[in-house]
Amino acid sequence: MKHTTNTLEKQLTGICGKDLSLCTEKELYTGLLCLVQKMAGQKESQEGKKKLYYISAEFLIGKLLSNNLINLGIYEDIKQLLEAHGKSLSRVEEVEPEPSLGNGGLGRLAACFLDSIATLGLNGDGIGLNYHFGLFKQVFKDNLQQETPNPWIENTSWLTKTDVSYQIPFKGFTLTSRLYDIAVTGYENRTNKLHLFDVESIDESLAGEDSIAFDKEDIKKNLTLFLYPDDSDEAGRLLRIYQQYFMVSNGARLILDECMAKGCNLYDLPDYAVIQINDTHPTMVIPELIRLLMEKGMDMDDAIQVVSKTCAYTNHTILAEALEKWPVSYLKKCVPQLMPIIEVLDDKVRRKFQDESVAIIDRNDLVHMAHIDIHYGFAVNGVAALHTEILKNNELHNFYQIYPEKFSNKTNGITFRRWLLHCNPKLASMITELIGDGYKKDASELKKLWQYAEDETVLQKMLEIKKDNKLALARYLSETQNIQINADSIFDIQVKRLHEYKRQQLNALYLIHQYLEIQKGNLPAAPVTAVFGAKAAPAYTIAKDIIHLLLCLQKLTAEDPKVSPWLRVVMVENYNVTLAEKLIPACDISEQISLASKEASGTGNMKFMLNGAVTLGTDDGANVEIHELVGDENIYIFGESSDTVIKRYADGSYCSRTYYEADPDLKDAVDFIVSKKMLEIGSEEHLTRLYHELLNKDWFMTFPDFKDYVKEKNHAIADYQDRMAWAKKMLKNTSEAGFFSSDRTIEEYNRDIWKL
Ligand code: 26W
Repeated sequence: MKHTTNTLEKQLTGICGKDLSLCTEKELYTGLLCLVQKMAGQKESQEGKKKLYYISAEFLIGKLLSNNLINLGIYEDIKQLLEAHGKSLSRVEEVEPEPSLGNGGLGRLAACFLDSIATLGLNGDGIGLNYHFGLFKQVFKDNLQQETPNPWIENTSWLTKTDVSYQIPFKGFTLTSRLYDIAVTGYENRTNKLHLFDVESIDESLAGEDSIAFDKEDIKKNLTLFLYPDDSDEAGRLLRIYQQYFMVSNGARLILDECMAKGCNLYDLPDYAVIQINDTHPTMVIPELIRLLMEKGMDMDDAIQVVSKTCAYTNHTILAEALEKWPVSYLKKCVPQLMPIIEVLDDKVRRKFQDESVAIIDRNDLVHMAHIDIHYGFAVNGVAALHTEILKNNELHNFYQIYPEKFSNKTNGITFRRWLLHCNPKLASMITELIGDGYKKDASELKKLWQYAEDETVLQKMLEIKKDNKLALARYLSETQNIQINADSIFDIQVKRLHEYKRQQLNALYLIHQYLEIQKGNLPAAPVTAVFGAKAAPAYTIAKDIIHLLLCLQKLTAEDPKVSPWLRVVMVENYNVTLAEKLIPACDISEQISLASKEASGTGNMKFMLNGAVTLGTDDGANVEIHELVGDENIYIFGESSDTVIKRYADGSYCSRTYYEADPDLKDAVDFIVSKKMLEIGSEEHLTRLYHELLNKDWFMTFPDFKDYVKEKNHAIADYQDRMAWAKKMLKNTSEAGFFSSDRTIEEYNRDIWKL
């Protein structure tokens, strides 16, 4: 150990150019970044004939320094080294900017997958875009969300400029691309790459200081400025097509170049490359690859065959509005070269099946991107058992009948390096003391923890660690967001994108109900702090109204002397990976309350479970599998089943007002949204719009589950009082979480789809 620390000290001092005790945090961060890049570079590998290309519009990688130090096996050494010079690694971590190259689950999943691919020593790289501002930074003003740019690229960053560059043709102009790479370190294993393409002519000055508005038509200068620019107008949607084509055309060229460099004759492409298409955003890679192969002289039918054996598709949602359908007119306007190919692909399908429901170009001249993937890819997978069943039986039923052999399930996972070792070092070292560190490479070993189910010392220790993490979170929120919370209260946490189907509004209705009960003198079994974190899409009006409601409830509960000792609502600003790493280890109750059938999987649910939180959720997505693993005793499940929900949508019988009129508690909670008290705090426009939406529509059916949710949540809060019994539930959750390691997920992808 001493020897490595000495070498590291020499190297780091050399890079920084002065004694470490004289360096600022920023200088240490930059120095460590350079050191990590050098060490990671030494572990790059060319091993493996066949390579996986994980192509995705999002890679929500989070900060990289600590994660890389862990994966390179030098985290502890560096920590001690800095301490010996009077410096703190956690202070250094704080100066690293967080890239926000993703919206939520899908992007974070891609990042976890890259970690596992490298950790398992597999030959696989990511391909995406180098957004300069990524997703917006969220700021609260007047209890409303405002969006500002989040610049993250500094002079010294994780990006390495390469000499790879292509000419990408669009209608009427051509863009020059530039490839930047980020090293992806495996845990005690090889280094892979995340390839991010950028445009050479990008102009950051197109974006203002504090607004994300910009000229959406100046494609040459704006293409990689933002992730998913507001697509509520046509210019935004066209920009999205430009981004998607730019990503896949660059990706396809890189793939072909790499394969040819290895001696591939292109007819054998499937022996050299497998392309995993992460949702439909990269779907144009299929026609683009066909086009490029034809440019190289391959005949069209052969090109279609070759590409169909190379591409595989993952579906992440059944929400109709998220299944991309591009108007033919848009594609003709941006990338006309693809249309003749897409027309042939459609024509072949129409001839073969004579079934409008599986066509690629529909009667309204919309191109169904998912249909391209399913017909012209060799594998289709859902992301949790229930989700895959719903795809097979409902959403994609007609496709399943044609191609049953293409369909499979790959339940999502999370990397335990970031979501346990890094974010909860105390729990990780307790686990190591109890069962050794085999679980770090084989997560199924976590099951061994269950032998301590009756061991009071172990259970007590779990509670102590949880308390420490709650105190650390309270300190962090106080220092960074001026939010004060009581670490002796129950931390009940719902963090995820703001979407009606995830039903933050159901949680809010519960909190209003509790507020009214406390006012009446009916005190809860224990004080509760309800924590939210969520960004809403800039053009999603109702989602922004829900944020407004939550921020009003935050003020209401904080300022009411009768209520605040028992109930506090807190909404953290700018929820991101870094905040998740602090919130998740501190959580008691994990809110996973989506409308059954709508959450494809969820991955936050897995992170909470691993860190000893108990789930309060519907039988939806991967909650179903969590429920099976931990059993009824160790989870709180409520609400209607996915079957009931699917039937109710099919017969169109839902009427929210009926529930409102039948349940006085629900009625009181809903009415409170537009009460005098609330209107004193909040905006009438936002609150009344939300009120009417719930009363007249409630498209995601919060009202039918209200009663059951209140009951089950109060049940959990009451159970929390028996600390030993609760600690046992925590232990069960951690000990069963091994299944949700993304190492397991990646092994399944490789076994069934990639075959590397
Ligand atoms: C219109 C384009 C579009 C559509 C949907 C952009 C982005 C989205 C979502 C934000 C995609 C997403 O994040 N889906 C989530 O994927 C996770 C990983 O599989 C799942 O765990 C979540 O259930 C699913 O919502």
